[in-house]
Amino acid sequence: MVTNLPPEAKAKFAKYQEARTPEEKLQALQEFLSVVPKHKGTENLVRWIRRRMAELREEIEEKKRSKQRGRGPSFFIPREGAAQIVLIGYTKSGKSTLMKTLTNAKVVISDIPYATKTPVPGIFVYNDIQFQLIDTPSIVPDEDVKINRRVIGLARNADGIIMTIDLSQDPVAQFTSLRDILEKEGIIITRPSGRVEIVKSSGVNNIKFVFMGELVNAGPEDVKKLLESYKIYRAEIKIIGKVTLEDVENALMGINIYKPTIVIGTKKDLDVKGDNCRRLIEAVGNMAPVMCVSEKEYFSDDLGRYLTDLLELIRIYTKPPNGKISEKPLIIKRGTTVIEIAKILHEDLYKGFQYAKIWGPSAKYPGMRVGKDHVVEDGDIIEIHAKNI
Ligand SMILES: Nc1nc2c(ncn2[C@@H]2O[C@H](COP(=O)(O)OP(=O)(O)OP(=O)(O)O)[C@@H](O)[C@H]2O)c(=O)[nH]1
Ligand SMILES: [Mg+2]
Repeated sequence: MVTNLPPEAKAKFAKYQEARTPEEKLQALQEFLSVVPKHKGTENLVRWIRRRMAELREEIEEKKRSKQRGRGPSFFIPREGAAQIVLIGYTKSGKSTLMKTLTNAKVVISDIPYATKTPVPGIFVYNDIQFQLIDTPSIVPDEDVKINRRVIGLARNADGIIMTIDLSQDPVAQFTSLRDILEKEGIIITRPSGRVEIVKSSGVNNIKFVFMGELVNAGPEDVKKLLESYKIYRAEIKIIGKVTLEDVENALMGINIYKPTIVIGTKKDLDVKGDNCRRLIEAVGNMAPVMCVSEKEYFSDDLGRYLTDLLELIRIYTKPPNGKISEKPLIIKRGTTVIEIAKILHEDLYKGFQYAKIWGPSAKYPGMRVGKDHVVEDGDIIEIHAKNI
């Protein structure tokens, strides 16, 4: 989609990526936009740039306002627990009711539309896993209003989405229009067959690959060349599933990002014959898992299981050398490497990392010695050896 940008545009994009403050980012995007050729192939990119610029302008405004009020922007919710999931839906689709039932959050529930005015986080616990759910103001249909952009901004920064659909209204119209709104903003709710994660690193120039799939139309050298054309010389690239060079470029630019999504039909008690639930399931098809619930019956175990599977969360257990295995698991994303675990556990383990020993599914034999790029699996026990510890 974004292939063949002229070198000048790539250089400007690199400048945008280096920019630190919203003001610098906005300026850099403006310059990037002015050199992006405008044709069919860049339509999505141009739309994405304009959106991002609007978001940045609002961020700058918000910063000014919060300085006057003396507190931080109210639309940023720091991540807690294993994953952050944003609720998205039209008004009175039962988002706040769902929050109240599943979490400890103090939310406003009302028959008056648009009762929720600001995002409210709460923790939903399933099998020792803490999911941070965020209640949000409702999406306003058919309008390009600020609140929609801000809620979608929340979703962009989250790990996943719960889409609420009111089963007492036309479920298909709600689902299709919400999916379209997200798609226009570059958020895809269906898992692509392959995807790429790019983490920029510091230190020596080095592009490192972690393969959990394959590159289909290119080799690692082509990827390196592509990254270098965007002035990226230090990064770790995870290839998951079947991935094309174009996928790498999209991931690099942060366009069309996949957000694992669960669709929840609410107010099942008002859908007496279950027709609307069936219509919703049919309309969603293989795009995402669907559940139909009511405030009396939330099937929270099913929801927990769906979230765990969809977000590809796994458990691992840690142990110090010659010590005991931790009782509680550490919940991480599938594909996490040993050095990433060291970083989560302790700065010293990360900085002084030497090697790790693994027992469990990812070890060829018990106590196998591995390096920092080893990818762990569900149920592994890991013992990290670091200097000076
Ligand atoms: N019958 C029935 N009513 C429900 C159910 N869930 C929520 N409601 C009602 O639907 C109305 C709206 O619910 P909320 O949870 O406030 O909806 P929301 O999506 O948060 O909506 P806003 O934040 O106001 O935009 C309230 O009057 C709820 O009591 C349900 O399962 N069954
Ligand atoms: Mg609400």
